[in-house]
Amino acid sequence: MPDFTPTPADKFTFGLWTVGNTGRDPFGEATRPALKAPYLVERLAALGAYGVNLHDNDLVPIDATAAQRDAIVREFQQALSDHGLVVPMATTNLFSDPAFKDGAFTSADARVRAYALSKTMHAMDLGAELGADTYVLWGGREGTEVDAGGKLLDALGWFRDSLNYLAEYSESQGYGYRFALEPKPNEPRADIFLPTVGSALGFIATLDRPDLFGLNPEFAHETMAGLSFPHAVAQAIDAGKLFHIDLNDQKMGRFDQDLRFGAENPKGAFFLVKLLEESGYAGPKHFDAHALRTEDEAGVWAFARGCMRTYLILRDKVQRFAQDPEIQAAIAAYRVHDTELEALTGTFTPANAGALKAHAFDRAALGTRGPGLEALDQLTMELLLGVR
Ligand code: GLT
Ligand code: MN
Ligand code: MN
Repeated sequence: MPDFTPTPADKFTFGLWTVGNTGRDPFGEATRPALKAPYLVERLAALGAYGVNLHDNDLVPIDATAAQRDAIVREFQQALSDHGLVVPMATTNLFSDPAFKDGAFTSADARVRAYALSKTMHAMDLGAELGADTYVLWGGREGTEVDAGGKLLDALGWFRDSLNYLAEYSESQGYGYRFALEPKPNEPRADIFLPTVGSALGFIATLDRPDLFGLNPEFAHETMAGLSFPHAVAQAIDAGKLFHIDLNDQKMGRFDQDLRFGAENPKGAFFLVKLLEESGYAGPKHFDAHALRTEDEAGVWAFARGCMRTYLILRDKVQRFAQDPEIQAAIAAYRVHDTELEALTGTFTPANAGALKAHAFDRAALGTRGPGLEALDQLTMELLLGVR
């Protein structure tokens, strides 16, 4: 039996804001003290993580002087090198400060939009200094509660202009960032722009440099929208746009819970891990989640360890699934091949189309065939429940 202990080769990462979460929520104060970034680095490294991600202000307070910033960054870099962790991804906090209460890149106030761009360029400088090559853009405040301001089309235009600007900045600085848009349907705004993976994919196609933009989908966010996360991730992979991923869990229809990976829906997590592993996704597996508000610091490390262990256990299950003769036979039986028809449907030619239109289909037989999905799914459940 493998012991499911993570190593840096597994490429597990955590945001400073995740293990650093103090348990504050809209109804209650912090339930555990804030932990310093170098200490988080030390503890994550001891657990076998690969890296840490950060918002600018997770590390450097928004009102720090240049000298304070440099001292904080030096201390953090020392911790990274002492403990062998990397910073693969960086992002900007464009949601906490009251200046961003009605949006950042999509604010109706041109001064706020300009400040958002300036703050993001500074944060990109910080990320590049720490070695990040992925830049996440989560538009938490990019949205509305009321549409009386009439800015829907303007907001999309402002958003597009800002992303185009930041891409040019990255290229002109030689940073070479790949930008990953992170969709979310709501919270903290009532309606957030680009609410789903599909919306973000559509928007990317309208940018000046679509090649530089992809997705950072989050398990909880598609789930909040009532959508299937594995389906959304498959669409991102199919488009060549899975630049990064936020793993966690979530009960459907609730507030953004950011639960420990696999805690709520282990079957969905299994199909997600299967998709990531079998599609060859090679980027970091980032746990954007936090310990329950009930927990003390020991609970935080149990949470972090649990996220990684669950991923590794599910990865092992994926291998068992691929090697299980009964499961593989059921899948083979599910997929029906027809050489003659596949030749006609593979490529359009007038002759193929004519032959296809003339073909006599046994519609009744197609409708009566049982695909065996009940049996296949039960085999999957038994594998997940540990009896095969
Ligand atoms: C915030 C949000 C996350 C985003 C982070 C990046 S911050 O916690 O809920 O989903 O990934 O800005
Ligand atoms: Mn979330
Ligand atoms: Mn996230």
